[in-house]
Amino acid sequence: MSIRTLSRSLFRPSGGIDQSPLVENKGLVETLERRLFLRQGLSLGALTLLTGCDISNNNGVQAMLQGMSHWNDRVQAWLFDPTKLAPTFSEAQVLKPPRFNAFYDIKEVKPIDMATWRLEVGGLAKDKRSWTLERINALPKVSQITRHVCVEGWDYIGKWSGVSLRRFLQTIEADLTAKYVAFKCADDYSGSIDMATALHPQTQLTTDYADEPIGDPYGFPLRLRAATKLGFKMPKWITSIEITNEYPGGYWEDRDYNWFSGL
Ligand SMILES: Nc1nc2c(c(=O)[nH]1)N[C@H]1C(S)=C(S)[C@@H](COP(=O)(O)O)O[C@H]1N2
Ligand SMILES: [Mo]
Repeated sequence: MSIRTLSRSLFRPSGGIDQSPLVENKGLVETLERRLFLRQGLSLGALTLLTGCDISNNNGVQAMLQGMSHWNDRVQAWLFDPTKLAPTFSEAQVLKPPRFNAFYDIKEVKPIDMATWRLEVGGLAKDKRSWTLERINALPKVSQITRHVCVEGWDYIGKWSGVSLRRFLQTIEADLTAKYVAFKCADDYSGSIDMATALHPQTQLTTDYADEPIGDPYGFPLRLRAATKLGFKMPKWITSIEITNEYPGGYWEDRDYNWFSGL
């Protein structure tokens, strides 16, 4: 939904209730509208009816929307089928080079210094030794040709190769019953995914794009690829991976994007 349609629907007259708190919580509102398959935008009147709460001030609206978003995380986690594969495509459909996105412009990308880069391991894993790219590349390689979907409303088909995240977690003897796998990045980005998605067959620690080492703008030397998630759930330029039961959030997740964000 475009911002214009959204703000129009938010301001739709609805029993004379001031809709401005919804505009201040635009990220949450958009997620809820998409997830609830709402054809018309959410209005405070509709939310009041849905929840039975009096939400006439911004704090009340925010708490209620966040509650709905977290409830929505639980529903998505419950609906997630760990064996269902995302659609795959042919080599001829692969976009070269891929499309760049980050919370800043491609000109601001700072390539990683491979003399010092290591992948650090933290949290609930027995083997916490850090990894060089050489050691990662020595693990068995898997490939996928799948669709990358950004929450901004664009997508492309790409070919990503690397080590299966499940395989990597087994190698470091991670606690596979933990709730979250969290990532830190060389830029100010971070992210986290649920363990079920981390163990999904199409979730990988990616080193290559279109059979070449992945380019600097797209996460060299290591990025996450999860074919069942929106693009923002896949950190690039990863520097650390942590297995944890404490909710880690992430760059966009802390800015009100829905945490689970499955496709
Ligand atoms: N470190 C880092 N990872 C990131 C981002 C970012 O800004 N920094 N942006 C995310 C978003 S919103 C998208 S859509 C994808 C884009 O990946 P691509 O440039 O390979 O298409 O990277 C994700 N991972
Ligand atoms: Mo994105």
